[in-house]
Amino acid sequence: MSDKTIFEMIIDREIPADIVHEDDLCICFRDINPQAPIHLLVVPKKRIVRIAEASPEDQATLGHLLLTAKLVAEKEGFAKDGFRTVFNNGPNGGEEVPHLHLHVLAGRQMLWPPG
Ligand code: IU
Repeated sequence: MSDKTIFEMIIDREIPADIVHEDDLCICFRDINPQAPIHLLVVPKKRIVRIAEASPEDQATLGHLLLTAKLVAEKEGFAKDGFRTVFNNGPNGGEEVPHLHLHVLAGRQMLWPPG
């Protein structure tokens, strides 16, 4: 029985995903259950469980996730129209997969406050 998260399985190509970007620190793929016309996840290759468990040594990786969101927004052509980035954190934050991931949502007007 593997104790890998679903996202580690995607990183290791054990299960398929629609990957739009990959580099040494992270992978970005389309969410399987999109909440907007464009819904990407940017996932660090290092398994940081959630923001609340990140450590100072993760600072560069955390910054890299946001700059990757910018990169894929430009690459996929939705940077100009705008987009939303979200880290769900813990039970009240709505986090389901215990491997840090940055949601990047675009292609429609986002609402505030979020649900
Ligand atoms: P959350 O922040 O932990 O709730 O987000 C997990 C996301 O991972 C959620 O939007 C799922 O649709 C998405 N996801 C996926 O893209 N592929 C998968 O195999 C699984 C979940 I499981």
